[in-house]
Amino acid sequence: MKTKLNLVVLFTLLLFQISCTTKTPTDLTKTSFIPKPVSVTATGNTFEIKGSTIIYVQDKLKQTGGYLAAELNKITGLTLEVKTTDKAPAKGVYLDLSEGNNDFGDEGYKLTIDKRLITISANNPAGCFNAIQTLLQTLPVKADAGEPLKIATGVIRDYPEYAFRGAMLDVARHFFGVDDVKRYIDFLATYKMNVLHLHLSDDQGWRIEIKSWPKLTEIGGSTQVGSGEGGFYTQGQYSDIVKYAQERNIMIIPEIDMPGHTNAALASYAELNCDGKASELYTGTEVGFSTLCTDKEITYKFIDDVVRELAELTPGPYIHIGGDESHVTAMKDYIPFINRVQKIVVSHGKKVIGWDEIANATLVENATVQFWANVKNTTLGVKQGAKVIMSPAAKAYLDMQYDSTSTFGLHWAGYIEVDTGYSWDPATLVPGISKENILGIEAPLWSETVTNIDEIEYMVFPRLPGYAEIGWSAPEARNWDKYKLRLAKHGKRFHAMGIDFYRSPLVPWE
Ligand code: TNX
Repeated sequence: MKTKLNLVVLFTLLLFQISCTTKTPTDLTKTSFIPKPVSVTATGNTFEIKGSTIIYVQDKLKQTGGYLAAELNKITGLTLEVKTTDKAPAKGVYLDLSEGNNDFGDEGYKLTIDKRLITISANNPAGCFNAIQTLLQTLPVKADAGEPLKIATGVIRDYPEYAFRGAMLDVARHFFGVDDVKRYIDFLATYKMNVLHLHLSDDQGWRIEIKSWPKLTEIGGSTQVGSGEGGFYTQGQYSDIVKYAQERNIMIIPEIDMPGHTNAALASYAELNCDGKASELYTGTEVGFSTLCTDKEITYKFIDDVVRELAELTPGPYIHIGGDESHVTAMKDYIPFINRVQKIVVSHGKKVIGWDEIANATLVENATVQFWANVKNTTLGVKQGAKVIMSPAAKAYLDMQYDSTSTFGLHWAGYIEVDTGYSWDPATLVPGISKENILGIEAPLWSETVTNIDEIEYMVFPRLPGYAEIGWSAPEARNWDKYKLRLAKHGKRFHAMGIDFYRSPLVPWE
């Protein structure tokens, strides 16, 4: 009888131990990180986050430490303390700016997880921020109350393949408010993307307040595709977006598309039209029918004012001038127009970015060409010494449908299933354009068919993490069959983040 009881006790204890050990992560290399880090080694132990865990930071990293505390608090429901220090503590979490580590560059980091201490070291706050995103992926998005938060120990060394890793949001075809843009920014930050390109004007709407030309938003901001009332950002709201992005290592690139895609401006001010008559507001989805009047002086006064106000509000180095699909602007007018507008941008202390068509003009120094469709244009840009942002429509357009059953989106460049979006290399896609010509990658979301944040989420997830990995991880480290298993594990993260994502049949979701 006694031995039987003993056996039962032993068996129960054994079961208990098995279930405990399966819950305690000990192998850091088993974590499904996206983007894939350069190297991960495991040391077989665990670190536990408790209410008493203190985040120590150097003075310059107070804001980054505050971000980490806020994110951990969201997961745990705890209120972790952040303390300033200049030497490594014995336990807790320590953020350290160890300047001069060449391997890590501007954005790389080393993340060391020991039994009692987590150390993040990087050359810049941006590197620490990226390390934090890696660390957060070792944890659930939301923990049950009282659940101990354990992290497998080990060392991660990591740095990006490309300096420019971005996404675009078209807020012109349909308008999205400040909170939606902030949520989009959070998505990018989670996957270590560092650029948000805002397409601020198009035929259907003008979305940024310009104090010297107020009718742009009063009239031009009042519509969108379909029957909705549009909207715009006041300069204060735009600055709020810029600051929110900055705190997440994300640069905002504002785009004013010209000379085409300008009907909203042409409807707001009669004098911008060649015939002096204001055009009608437009709520359809055609492209290529509008143009600023390239030989009127007032056009350049207008552009100078817009670029000046936008440059003052934008701390990042770039202004995007669009330049795409100007089908009703003759090439003989388009070229001098782009030449002159580039000089305006430079005169306000900014660098030029434009869609690949701008390479038909004479590019200024430090101009960047955004490849979306035309290899010939892009090659012309490279020949002029321009750098390239890779946004090939057939691979990287977030508004392309997944397949023929997708409810939203377009398919003029093809269907982009999750594997198609992931399996390409920016440095070998276009013959003659190689890594040294490429600044990085950007995935644009055009919004003719996308009307609210749920629809944004459906188009963006699960493709966005793939673009983030293309930008961050070296091509030899990327492999669809392995990636899809890591992506599958992120399904429950998307779910916990309240993201309404496309459950691609190609991914073995858990
Ligand atoms: C092409 S890509 C455009 C946009 C459209 C998009 C729709 C580019 C520079 N121009 O105006 O919204 O296709 O996919």
